[in-house]
Amino acid sequence: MEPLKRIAAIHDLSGLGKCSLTMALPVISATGVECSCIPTVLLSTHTGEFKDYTYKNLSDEMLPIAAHWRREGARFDGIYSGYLASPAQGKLLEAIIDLLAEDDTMIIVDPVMADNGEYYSNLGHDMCEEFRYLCTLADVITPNITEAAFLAGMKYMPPPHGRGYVEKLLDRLGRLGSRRVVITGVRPPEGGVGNLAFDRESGETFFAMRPASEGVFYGTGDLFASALAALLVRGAGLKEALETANALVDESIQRTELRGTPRRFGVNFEGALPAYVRRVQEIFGEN
Ligand code: PXL
Repeated sequence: MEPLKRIAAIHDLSGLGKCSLTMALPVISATGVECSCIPTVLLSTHTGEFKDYTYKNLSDEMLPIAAHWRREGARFDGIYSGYLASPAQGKLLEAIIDLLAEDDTMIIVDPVMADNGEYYSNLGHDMCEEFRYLCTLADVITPNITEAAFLAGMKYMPPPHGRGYVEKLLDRLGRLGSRRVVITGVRPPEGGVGNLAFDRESGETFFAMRPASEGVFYGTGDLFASALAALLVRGAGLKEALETANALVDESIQRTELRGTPRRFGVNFEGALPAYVRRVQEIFGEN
């Protein structure tokens, strides 16, 4: 049997609210990929719709963790980053990539910083500048449409997102350097919401759509990017990874709506995992 693939996941740990590491760990594991964690910040909850959350910056731990892994001879097939506290943590991520990435390590950067046309609390334009640089190191980037606009230096447009606007975003983001650009939360005029992937090498573009629901679902960007990152690292093609990750998000949202879970507590991805694992098994075979 071939060795298990391994991803270093570099995100915050928000204890309640199901996003970032609490999403990356179960989803990457369910994809059959080992997930090693470097927490960037420890919070009691994510920063959306919760007040007075606790917040402990873990910058001092990040490089020592990676350096220890390096001394232990651990190999990484993927490095997948998400929420970072500050541009300074972006610099630490650069150093971690330097330390841990080998020629065949896939670098996936999710430039988590904004949604619905606005930066998350504590983050601003300097974070965007740092993410622009991190995109030059990445093989795959997974911004949502707001982050895509900010990174591209274009105005954020509320939905519907016309074809011309989206194509311009893809083109500008491609120029930042990553081979694959995936934009989430695109709402075309025909209706629905979905994700769009562009492979700069082959020139192919793929869409995966689902019915649109009103409002914000916290953590769905992390859910999608975690599944996509693990599927790609395991060797799935871009199209099947996109569709499989999109189906996981779709089913998780449907379950959240059926249950009436308050939005800030995150989506019910737990019940969607069995069907997801079955799809993963269809792609790669059992094991
Ligand atoms: O899901 C993105 C995310 C990650 N981490 C933290 C957040 C958010 C979005 O609000 O607050 C801490």
